[in-house]
Amino acid sequence: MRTQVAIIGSGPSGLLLGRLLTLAGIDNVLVDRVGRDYILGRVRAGVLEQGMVEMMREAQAAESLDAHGLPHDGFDIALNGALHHIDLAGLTGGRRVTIYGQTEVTRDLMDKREADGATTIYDAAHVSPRDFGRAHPWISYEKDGATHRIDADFIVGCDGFHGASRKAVPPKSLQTFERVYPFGWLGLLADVPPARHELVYGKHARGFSLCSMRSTTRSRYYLQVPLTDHVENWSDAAFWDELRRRLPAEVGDAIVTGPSFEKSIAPLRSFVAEPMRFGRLFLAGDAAHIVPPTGAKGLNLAASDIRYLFDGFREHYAEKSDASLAAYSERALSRIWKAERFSWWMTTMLHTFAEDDAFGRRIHDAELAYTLSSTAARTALAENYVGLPY
Ligand code: FAS
Ligand code: PHB
Repeated sequence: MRTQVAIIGSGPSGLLLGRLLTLAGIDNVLVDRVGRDYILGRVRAGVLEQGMVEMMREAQAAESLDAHGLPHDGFDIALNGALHHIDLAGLTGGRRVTIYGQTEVTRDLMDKREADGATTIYDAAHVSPRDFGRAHPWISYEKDGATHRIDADFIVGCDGFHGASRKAVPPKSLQTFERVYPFGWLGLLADVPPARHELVYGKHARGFSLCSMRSTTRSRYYLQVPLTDHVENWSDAAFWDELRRRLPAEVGDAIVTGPSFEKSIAPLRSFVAEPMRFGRLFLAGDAAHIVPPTGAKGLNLAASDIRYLFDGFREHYAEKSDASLAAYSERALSRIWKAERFSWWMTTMLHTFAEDDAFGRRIHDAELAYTLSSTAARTALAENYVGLPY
């Protein structure tokens, strides 16, 4: 098989890039190691920056997002039993975020890809990018007992943190930066109305909590838990009780409980791989970087990577220029590191760190106290949360 751009990974990065390429008349093939239903069964992000919303509109895949997405002009930070509102729109000249689940984004893009008739190969084993340092890269994979080959002009690794693309790069050609946090997020999804109309990020001596949602009838909640914890330790009742303990009464009393239909623990890490291009192999999304979800940046960083990369491919094929492809890595990393900083800052400010000494705890508390007391600091928080310019 031969194509112009071979994409590894059918998450939001790969699907968004594939759709934009197809609309631009650039042939592409998408390969994933699992199937559609498995991918749609993963519960992840919920907050879209305006840039991601606009990318979905450019991809002509935003009908459901525009109809069902929930625009949010602010959120609350709960501290010492009180709520402190962060007025995103007021602090950023009207900019906002939209609540719309990554699962729905992924489904919308999968449906468009199927309607396009674009080639997607699911359940492909041992996917491997080859000869990407030369003029004619290709991908090998196994399926139905046979080994297959896809020849391409370019390969894009959109295969997430545990994917094969970054691992195919010679270690001497890659520099990685990492911070692993000593806790995870226990997430719960239930078909109950949200406790409040906006998100609540809770700081508490017992640990961080987050009240989020997917719609006005579906809620998403998180609790900070130690890395040694297991989801089997948490009955729904135990989750609801602990959530209430960590929130102000006005929020806890408004929580509507109900049976969870998804409950899982996600580890938290900050990670960046540099550079993001190796000859004719490009990395995008979680394949190149990971942020702790406290700043709601993971999915949104994937969107800006795809913005830069799609612009580069469009310029290569339509204008016979490679300037944007050459600038991809540096341009993407500039925005990535600002989001890494913000996500690290939100995480250290809002979580409890068991290994903190007394000084460290006071510094983290003072960081939050100053932020809530200062219009300048709230503005800085707000402009990062709604998303820095592309
Ligand atoms: P993805 O990981 O979504 O997709 C990668 C795809 O590549 C997958 O379909 C996988 O099957 C495939 N793949 C992997 N290895 C392969 C191989 N060897 N061969 C072929 N295919 C391969 N972000 C937020 O903003 N808020 C959150 O609350 C949040 N929660 C998260 C919870 C978890 C458990 C995880 C892992 C991430 C979370 N994120 C969150 C971040 C998440 O939303 C990512 O930023 C987003 O999925 C990035 O999309 P992709 O880059 O497409 O990677
Ligand atoms: C979510 O709804 O999954 C969500 C919202 C905000 C975050 C992280 C996750 O910062």
